[in-house]
Amino acid sequence: MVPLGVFLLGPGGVGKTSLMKALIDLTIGSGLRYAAVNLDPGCSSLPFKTLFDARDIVTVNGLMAEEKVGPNYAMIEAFTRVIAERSKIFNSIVEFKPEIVYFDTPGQMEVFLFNRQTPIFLSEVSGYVKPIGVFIMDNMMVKDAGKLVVTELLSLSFQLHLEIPIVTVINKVDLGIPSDIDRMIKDTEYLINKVLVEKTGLEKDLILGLIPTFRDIRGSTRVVYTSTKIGSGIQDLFNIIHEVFCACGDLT
Ligand SMILES: Nc1nc2c(ncn2[C@@H]2O[C@H](COP(=O)(O)OP(=O)(O)OP(=O)(O)O)[C@@H](O)[C@H]2O)c(=O)[nH]1
Ligand SMILES: [Mg+2]
Repeated sequence: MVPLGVFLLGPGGVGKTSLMKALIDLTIGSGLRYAAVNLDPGCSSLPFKTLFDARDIVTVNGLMAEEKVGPNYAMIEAFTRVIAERSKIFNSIVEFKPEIVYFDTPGQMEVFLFNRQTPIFLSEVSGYVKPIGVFIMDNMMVKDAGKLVVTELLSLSFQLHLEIPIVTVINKVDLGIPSDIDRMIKDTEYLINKVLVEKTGLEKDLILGLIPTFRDIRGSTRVVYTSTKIGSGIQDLFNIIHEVFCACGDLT
C-alpha cells in the first residue's frame, strides 16, 4: 500500500516542526509505522528521529561559510541541493515501508513554494506516497478579518502552486484567537461586514473585491484549530488527514 505523505507547510515559526512532532507522537500511539523526512537544511535541532535529514546533504550554515554567501541565498541553494538528492529519500521510503511519512519543510516557505525543483519533487514523490499538505498559520495571522483574508489567499496560493490537497490549520490557539473566527471562516457575509467595519480606503476595497472571488472558487474550508503547547486539536488534525484518503472524505 502507498503510504500517506504529510507535508507540514507554512511561514516561519508557525509551529510546523512542533506540529509534526505532535502528529508523530499520535502516530506512534496508534501503532502505525511512520517515517520523518526533514527537508529543512537550515534547522538547528529536531525533536524526532528522521529517516532522511536534509542536513546530511548540506547545511545552510556550512554553505554560508564555504561559499561566503548570505543566509537567504544559502537556503535556496541548500534546498536545491537537497532536492537534487531526492532519490535517497525515495529509496529510504521504499526500504523502510512506512504507512505514513511526515515531511518538515523550510521555515522560509517561499524556498519550498517557489523553487523550480519543487513541482518535480512533488510529482515524483507521488510515486512513493499519497501527498497531502497541512498549511499552518498561527494566531497572529488571523488577528482580524483583513488578516484572515490575506492568510486564506496564502493557503490558496499553496494549493495552486503545489497541486496537492491542503488541510488548513490555525496553530497557537492557546495564545488567543478571535472568538468569532469560525463564523468569519464559514459565513462570507459576516466576514464582509467585519471588513467593512475594520478597514478603510484602498485596503478595504481590495479585500472586499477579493473575498467573493476566492471564496466562490474555493468553497468553504474546514479549518483545524490546534495548540501544540496544550495538545489541543492534534487528534482532529490526525483524523482529517486520514479522512482525506477515505472514499467519502473531503476537505470541505
Ligand atoms: N504558544 C504556542 N507556541 C507554539 C505552539 N507551537 C509551536 N510553538 C512555539 O513556536 C516556536 C516555533 O515553533 P516551531 O515548531 O519551531 O515552528 P516552525 O514553523 O517549525 O519554525 P521554522 O522551521 O523556524 O519556520 C517555538 O518556540 C515553539 O515552542 C503552540 O501551539 N502554542
Ligand atoms: Mg521548523
